[in-house]
Amino acid sequence: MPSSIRISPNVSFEKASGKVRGACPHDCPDTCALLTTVENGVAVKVQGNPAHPQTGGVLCTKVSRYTERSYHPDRILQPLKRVGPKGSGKFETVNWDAALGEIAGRLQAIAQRNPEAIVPYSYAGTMGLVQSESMAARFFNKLGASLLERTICSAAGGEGLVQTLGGKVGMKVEFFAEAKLILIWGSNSIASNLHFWRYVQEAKRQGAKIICIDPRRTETAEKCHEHIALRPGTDAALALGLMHELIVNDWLDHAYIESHTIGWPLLRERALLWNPERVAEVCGIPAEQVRSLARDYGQCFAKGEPAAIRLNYGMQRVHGGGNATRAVACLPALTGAWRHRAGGMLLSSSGTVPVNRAALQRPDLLAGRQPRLLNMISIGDDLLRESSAAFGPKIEALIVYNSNPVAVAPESGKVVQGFAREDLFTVVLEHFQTDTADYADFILPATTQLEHWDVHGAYGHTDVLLNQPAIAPVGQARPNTEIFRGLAARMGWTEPCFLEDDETLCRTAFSHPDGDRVDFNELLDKGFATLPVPDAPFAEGRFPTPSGKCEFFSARLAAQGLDGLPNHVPNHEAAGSSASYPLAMISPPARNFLNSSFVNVKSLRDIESEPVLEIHADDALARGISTGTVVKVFNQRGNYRVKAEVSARARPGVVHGLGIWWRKLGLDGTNVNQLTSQQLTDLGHGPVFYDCLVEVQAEVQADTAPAS
Ligand SMILES: Nc1nc2c(c(=O)[nH]1)N[C@H]1C(S)=C(S)[C@@H](COP(=O)(O)OP(=O)(O)OC[C@H]3O[C@@H](n4cnc5c(=O)[nH]c(N)nc54)[C@H](O)[C@@H]3O)O[C@H]1N2
Ligand SMILES: Nc1nc2c(c(=O)[nH]1)N[C@H]1C(S)=C(S)[C@@H](COP(=O)(O)OP(=O)(O)OC[C@H]3O[C@@H](n4cnc5c(=O)[nH]c(N)nc54)[C@H](O)[C@@H]3O)O[C@H]1N2
Ligand SMILES: [Mo]
Repeated sequence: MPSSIRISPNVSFEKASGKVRGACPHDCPDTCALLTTVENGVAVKVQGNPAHPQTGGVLCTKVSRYTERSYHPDRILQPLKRVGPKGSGKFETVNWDAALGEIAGRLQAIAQRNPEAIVPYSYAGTMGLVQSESMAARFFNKLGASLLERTICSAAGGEGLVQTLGGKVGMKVEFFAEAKLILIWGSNSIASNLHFWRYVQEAKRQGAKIICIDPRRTETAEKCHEHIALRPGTDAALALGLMHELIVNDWLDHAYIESHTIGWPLLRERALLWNPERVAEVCGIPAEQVRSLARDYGQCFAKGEPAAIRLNYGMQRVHGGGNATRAVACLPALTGAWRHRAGGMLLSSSGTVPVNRAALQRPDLLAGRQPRLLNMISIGDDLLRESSAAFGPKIEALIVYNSNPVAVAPESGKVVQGFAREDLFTVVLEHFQTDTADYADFILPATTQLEHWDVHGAYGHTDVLLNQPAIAPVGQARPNTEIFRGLAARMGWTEPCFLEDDETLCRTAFSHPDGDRVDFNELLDKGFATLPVPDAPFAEGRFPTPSGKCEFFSARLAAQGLDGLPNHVPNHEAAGSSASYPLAMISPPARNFLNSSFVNVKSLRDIESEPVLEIHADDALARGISTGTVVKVFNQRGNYRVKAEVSARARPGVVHGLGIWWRKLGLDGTNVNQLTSQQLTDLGHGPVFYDCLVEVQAEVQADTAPAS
């Protein structure tokens, strides 16, 4: 390993053998503890750490193949410089010095005109606090580059939680095992939250009833006692309908409501507008299903048994995603479910992670400047904008790390057009030549989780984890931190914060001036540490809201001129609102990929086979489509060609384009995001990937096509 790499003062990988404790870096609620077996400096196996209760020694199929990804023959092992036209994917190797020198020179020249013309673009390729926003944030803060609003995943739900419960907080995931009723709401847990599913099975064995609320009949839905296949974007209506039934049947914990909530008379009035018939009409389900769901939830209260809701982000990628989260988050307070440790709800636990972001990211380096904030969802539009007073300077340079925007950002026709601009200077830090890397001027090889230090909080449990490097960097790869340290040095910046090594950054993450929040020695010894979170956090109220109560009515929202109460906010593209595009399309994750990561790992891609569009038999029949027919899926934003699969997983009127395939593996070099829109959610400026109307046409078979 070159001695210039400052990842840690005292790690040597030469001929190392043994087991190294780490953490899974992926954007997943489970954040598993890993054990990597190393033989003579080579990682031969990655397993779940059996000592970590949340991991229980079990990994998902994807991450158990992690060595296949790290040693993949297509891994980028040297810096690459573009030689062909933009997007041609043609590169030549260059040495690190030449690459960093030229990149720093280009950025300096742009920054002299206006540093805001430089935009960092990153998301959750790794969730590590150090390899995501530490040295990179310091670099861009010092530069004065545009800031990025990183809201492409969870922002609407997050804001809904903040406005109702006061933060990203909720039940401890392990207590779902003791619940008597579990609502799995907007989540395909078996695919995207596998370790939670173990608790569900435990509860099921103890007699719990499990109900799934999801437009798609997922592998999770088919294993539940009941499946409520509502229309996408109608969850708030369903939650209001449940409230209606709780009220008319008096399944309400009046004492809890009185002591620990605000806004009840107003919410009561709102909910009484939503009788089961109205809800059924909006959600496209039978009214009896609304009544029976309410009965199950209400009966738990009547019997003094715990009812738990596992919400996930699937239900908030629509216009009204923030309000829908607010509406669901009111339910446990109405029945006092929070009194039980196995009652209440969990969307995200990330609000409990005690990160010292200011110490990691150093916003003081902005030195009083307030750069513009660009939303990562509208990168397609923004790359095509000229300078203006409202927008600021035209984007001249884009530095992409931990993300694959050409595949994952909405309305990719525009994203591609923007990335293809010859006058745009693009640098991509990557493991592989992704759809985004194809458009780079420089690709810089980054290390994988086996090769660098990091620390991790979690959003699906309440432990924090340390990742120690198991092997030396493969080829000439460098950690993101080291790449930004190298760029800072070439910019001539001498602040000591640009010299800190990765182990120091790991220690900084949970440090606080009045004492560390996590014992770093415990992380070094065990690989994980459990945060001190009460078992039933809101049994006595004490919500982290301004009022200390569960806020049915949010004065903060009302002060912004918004509705203070949760409501059903129809989709931007609501079912039935367009004669041209009669089908609603959702594009949830495929089980064996993690967003667009792992798509290039052959053994996993073989399981997923090829991109498909799931369609209900009625919708298929009406269009002359059968399984295997190549179809054109289209709307005002573009066309996407894909094979159809007539499937009982789809309800009438809704089609599913499972994500997120690399564009270059699609039939026409496109993926489902060719059709999704750049509009935003009601709260939090989030994405609306599942709020998208389309039409589907069978493609005329080549041998029957009329001559033209
Ligand atoms: N295997 C795998 N695991 C993953 C991911 C992955 O790509 N693959 N992605 C990770 C990421 S980025 C995240 S954010 C997390 C959370 O991951 P999410 O993307 O939230 O995934 P799911 O929990 O599967 O939730 C999606 C489910 O919501 C359903 N859904 C779609 N629209 C609606 C709606 O309007 N209402 C309701 N009720 N349901 C709807 C979909 O059919 C799908 O089953 O998981 C992570 N885990
Ligand atoms: N249609 C549709 N689109 C969606 C979604 C959907 O459900 N439907 N889901 C959305 C959601 S929830 C999310 S979170 C986003 C996810 O979007 P992204 O966060 O962009 O996720 P990935 O596609 O996994 O791309 C991450 C990239 O980071 C790289 N990477 C991993 N680790 C490192 C590292 O240490 N250093 C560097 N330099 N690179 C690294 C990986 O190789 C990978 O190419 O996509 C969104 N897009
Ligand atoms: Mo996400």
